[in-house]
Amino acid sequence: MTDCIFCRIVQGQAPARILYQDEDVTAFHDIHPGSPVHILIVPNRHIVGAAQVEPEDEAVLGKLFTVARLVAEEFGVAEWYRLVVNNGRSAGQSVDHLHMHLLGGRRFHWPPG
Ligand code: DGP
Repeated sequence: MTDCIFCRIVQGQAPARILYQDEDVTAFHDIHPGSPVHILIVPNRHIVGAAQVEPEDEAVLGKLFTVARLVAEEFGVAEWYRLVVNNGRSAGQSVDHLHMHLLGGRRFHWPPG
């Protein structure tokens, strides 16, 4: 989708600090980091959010976790980190392209706010 900022990042049409990219998944630094390590991992295909996933997305969505693991290791936060997927405005989703937040480098509390 041309009006989706994450689609534009995936396609190299908008700037981002990309850390990983393959045919299915792209990982890049969050523009407003909420922790010392804050990386977004997205499917290259436009999926609006968790509420719109389909069975055919399962392999790509599983890959988000594999890439998260690799990136966590690369940034030295593999001992503990938090993975977050916000779905819907009231849950904090502001970009309508499914994305996994990888947060690390500080301690986290539970439940989240
Ligand atoms: P969420 O609130 O869960 O939808 O997370 C969206 C995240 O995306 C938020 O932490 C800020 C980040 N973000 C929004 N626009 C951009 C952008 O243009 N570039 C990058 N790198 N991150 C963005």
